[in-house]
Amino acid sequence: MRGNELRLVRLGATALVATSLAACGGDDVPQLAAAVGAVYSGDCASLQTALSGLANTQITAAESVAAGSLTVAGTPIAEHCRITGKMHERVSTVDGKTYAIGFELRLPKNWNGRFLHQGNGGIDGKVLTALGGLGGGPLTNALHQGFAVLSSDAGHSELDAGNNAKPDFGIDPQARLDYGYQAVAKLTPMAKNAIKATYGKAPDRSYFAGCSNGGRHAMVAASRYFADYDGILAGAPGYNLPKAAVANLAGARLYKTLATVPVTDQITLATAVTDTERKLLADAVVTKCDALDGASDGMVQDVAACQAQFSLANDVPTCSGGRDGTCLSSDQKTVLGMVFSGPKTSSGSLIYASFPYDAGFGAGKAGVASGGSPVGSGIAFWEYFASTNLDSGATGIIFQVPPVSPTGFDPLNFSLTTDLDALYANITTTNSIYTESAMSFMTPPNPTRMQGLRERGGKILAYHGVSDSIFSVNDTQAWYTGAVKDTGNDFARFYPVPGMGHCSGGPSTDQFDLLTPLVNWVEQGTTPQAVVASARGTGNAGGVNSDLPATWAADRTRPLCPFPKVARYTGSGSLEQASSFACQ
Ligand SMILES: [Ca+2]
Repeated sequence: MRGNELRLVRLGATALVATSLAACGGDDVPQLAAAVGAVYSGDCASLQTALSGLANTQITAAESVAAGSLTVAGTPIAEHCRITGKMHERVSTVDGKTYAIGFELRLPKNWNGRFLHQGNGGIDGKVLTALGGLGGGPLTNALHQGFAVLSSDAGHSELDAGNNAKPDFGIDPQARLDYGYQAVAKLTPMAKNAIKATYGKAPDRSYFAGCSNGGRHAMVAASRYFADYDGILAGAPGYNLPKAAVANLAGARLYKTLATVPVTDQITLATAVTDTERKLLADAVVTKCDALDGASDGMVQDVAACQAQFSLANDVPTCSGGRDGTCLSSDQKTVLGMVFSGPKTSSGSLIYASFPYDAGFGAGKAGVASGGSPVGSGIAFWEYFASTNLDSGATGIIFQVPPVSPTGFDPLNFSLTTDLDALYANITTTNSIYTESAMSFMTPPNPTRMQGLRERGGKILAYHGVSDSIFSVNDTQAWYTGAVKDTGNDFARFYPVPGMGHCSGGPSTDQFDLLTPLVNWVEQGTTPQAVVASARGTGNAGGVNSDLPATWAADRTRPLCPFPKVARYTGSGSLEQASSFACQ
């Protein structure tokens, strides 16, 4: 096993030469064989004993999950075995706390021969159910499709009173590294060996899928662990996550200058640009750009043309008197212009990325409660709550060298007062305790150079909501264009999702299955083309998306197009049907 890995790594290194040929269509990459399913015949409980020999692993339970105990979109998920456990349990010499990599592995009775490693969101810290969910309000998931699915906490599990992961693990250097990339390296062989022990063979094909931080994990796996994974599905991949977090703090600082009351929380900060004013801007973008794709349907498919056409200065009324929801003040326009073009350091360096003007900036509401806390939803959550409550702990405790103490940590105060230039610098620094910088442990090394994945026949699909306000579709687009140039045009595809926010929601068709086209590409050589996505209106089995305009049919469909193609109206047929549009 180890020998094979080393050989593949060496192939990856020599692939640089082949790439320039590939870009000209000069060579072929191998076609990987299709997975073949299997059935486990033993009883689930006996697996706990059977798996007891896994290295560095403690299996804590093995329980049979009857068909229908879990469902997706109302459909029963078939019988499977749920294995729970932990790896590499240890006591930190830095903070004295006990750490382990917690996980669950769900093994279908009728297995499709494939393994899917599910990357989770946020700062990890919880073993979310290993479903392998796909897109917003999914109608199916990997477990339902017969994959063996792994989920983990990425090496830390301390939760706050609200059951949210705490950033305090950032004090422990190894926990940082596990969160960034090393937990995946430890979990992968364990999962494959567990699968082998269960079904009598290791997975024929292996996949990595996730959105947000999970998309980051997927991108890191494509870069670091290409020998272990054949297909990568990277949703809203925060592959520059520490930069995005610092930029979001900078955004909060900008919004604070607009707040109409003293900023004491996310709700007072949201007076900067109210829900009504966000909607005003989004509607102005639609007014200007909707028809550029040939259909006046409330969707801005031609994102690039829209950026050239839309002018914040000219296309939104400027208030002549006070703010009343029908205009933006000139100060608001200045700040929003800076937010969309991307916050900068005091010396003018772009901290992270720019964001396109799109139809979804009005989605969500400030201050609406989730889990009892008035955190807001949609864009308001990311702009006002995440920037003052989540990105603060991430940048201050997990990404910074040295970290600040979690004891008495005040997220709001940290967000609004910390020296941003210093914070930005500190995501690339190290010291004798924290020997890897955040930008090293959180991001894929040389993200556009994925020769290792390509050379062995692996594929990567990325998707990203155009109205995502925490990770930018522009950053993912930059990765894609760079990867085509540096690695080749035959192993990666990128699907922007107009109107969609962060991983789901927004005025968009956010219900889609990109895993199936990925599998067909990896295992059949079928290059992905248009993928039909659905809106989630009233009655949708996967859950209703409350951001949809009332004028849309509840079951509106659209093709998602591989970049740089754009879904354009063919000139005939219903505006509610994907078949009336073509990727051009
Ligand atoms: Ca349109």
